[in-house]
Amino acid sequence: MAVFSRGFGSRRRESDPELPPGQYLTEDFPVLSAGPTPRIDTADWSFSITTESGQVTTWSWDQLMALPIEDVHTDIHCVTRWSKLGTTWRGVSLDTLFADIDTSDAYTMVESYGGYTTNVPLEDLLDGKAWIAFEFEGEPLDPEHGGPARLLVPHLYFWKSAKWVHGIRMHSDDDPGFWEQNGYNMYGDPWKEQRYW
Ligand SMILES: Nc1nc2c(c(=O)[nH]1)N[C@H]1C(S)=C(S)[C@@H](COP(=O)(O)O)O[C@H]1N2
Ligand SMILES: [Mo]
Repeated sequence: MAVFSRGFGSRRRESDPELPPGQYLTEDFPVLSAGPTPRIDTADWSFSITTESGQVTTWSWDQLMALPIEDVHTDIHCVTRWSKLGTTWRGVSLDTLFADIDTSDAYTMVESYGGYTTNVPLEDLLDGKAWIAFEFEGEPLDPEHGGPARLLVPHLYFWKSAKWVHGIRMHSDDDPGFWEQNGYNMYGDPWKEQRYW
C-alpha cells in the first residue's frame, strides 16, 4: 500500500489531473449513510430488475456469484469533496445483469434495503460503467460500506453508488431519488461539479 507524507499529499491535491475540481484526496474511507446500517445475510439477499411491463428478474446471492466476476480499479468521488484514487473492487457488471432485460425506458431508480433510492440514466449503468460490487481491496464489503453488495457507478458522485442495493426499477422519466429530492443534482458528474441544484 502506498504511503504519502502530508506534504506530498497536499502538493498532489492541487495538481493531480485525476482529481476533479473542488475535491481533496483522502486515505481513509469515510462512511456516509442517511440511516442505520441494514444487516442482510447473503442467504436472504436478492437483487431484482423490474421493467415497465412488470417483468421482474431476480438473482439470489449464489446466482450472482455464478456470473462473470470482474476486477475494477477506479477512482471514487464524494460530493462532500473527498476522493480516493485507485481503489480496487470486485463485482458483476450491470452489462451482464441487463443482458436479457427487455426495456425501452431510459431511466432507472436504484433501490436499497433500508429504503434509500437514487436515480441513474440507464446508459450510465451500461458499457462497463457500473457494477454490483461485493469486495473492496480484496475483502468482503463491510456492512457500513454497503455489504453484502452495493452499486458502484464511479464516474458519478458516490451518492449514486447505492449501498445495500436490492434492485433497479426502470422509469420512463428521470424521477429524483432520496438525495436528489433533497437538493442534490439529478446527474452528479464530478468533473462538471454537478453537486447540488
Ligand atoms: N443505501 C444507501 N446508499 C448510499 C448512501 C446511503 O445513505 N444509503 N449514501 C450515499 C452517499 S451520500 C455516499 S457519499 C456514499 C458513501 O459510501 P461509503 O459510506 O461507503 O463511503 O454512499 C452512497 N450510498
Ligand atoms: Mo455523499
